[in-house]
Amino acid sequence: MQYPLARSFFPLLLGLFAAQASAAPIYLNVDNITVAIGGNSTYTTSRNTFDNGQTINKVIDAPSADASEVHNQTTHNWFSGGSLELLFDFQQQYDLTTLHFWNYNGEAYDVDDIQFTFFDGSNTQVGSRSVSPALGSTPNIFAEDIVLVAPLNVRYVTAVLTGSNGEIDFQNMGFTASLSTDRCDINPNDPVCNPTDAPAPGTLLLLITGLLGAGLRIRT
Ligand SMILES: [Ca+2]
Ligand SMILES: [Ca+2]
Ligand SMILES: [Ca+2]
Repeated sequence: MQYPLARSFFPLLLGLFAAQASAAPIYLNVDNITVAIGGNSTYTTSRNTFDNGQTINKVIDAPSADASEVHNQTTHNWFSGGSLELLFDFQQQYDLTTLHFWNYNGEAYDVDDIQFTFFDGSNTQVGSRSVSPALGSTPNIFAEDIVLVAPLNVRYVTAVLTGSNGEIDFQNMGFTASLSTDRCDINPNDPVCNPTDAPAPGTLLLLITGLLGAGLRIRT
């Protein structure tokens, strides 16, 4: 009887250790999130469709937060005459730590303001943030890294981009985040994890004993 129990219990332990090992910052881009243009956009001209079908995915195609792009008609995102609303779907809930923004390098066309609103998986607003990004570098445009103060459990993000003279031009936007489910693996002392409310070792032992007992009953 003990052998089948061990066989069922050890994979559970191994799974817990694997979850601990995989808790790490993740770069969110076209590989794991989606972006679309929102209906509240007010721009009058989209210049984003050069080269037969270059799409809004150009916003999230940077392979890493450290990557650079040279500004040209196939790499940039250019909208004129009003605001651009971007709707991000992260597919699952993340705790955001850093925004990465690759702005255009000239004041006449760069993005001057971004209004972010953050929502959790049930579309409940969990935060908002206004960002005034710096001018990009040239000729290789690298990301400006902007620390985001702990919007937790974020799945959906609305970003409204504006330029002071009606022009919006930038290369990429990306986020560094960790899965919300990994929060307490990364930082067990985070108050969100309520360490003072954690079950005492004795309680844990009782819980495990109870689980083992349930397993015994199922198998007999
Ligand atoms: Ca791009
Ligand atoms: Ca400007
Ligand atoms: Ca500016």
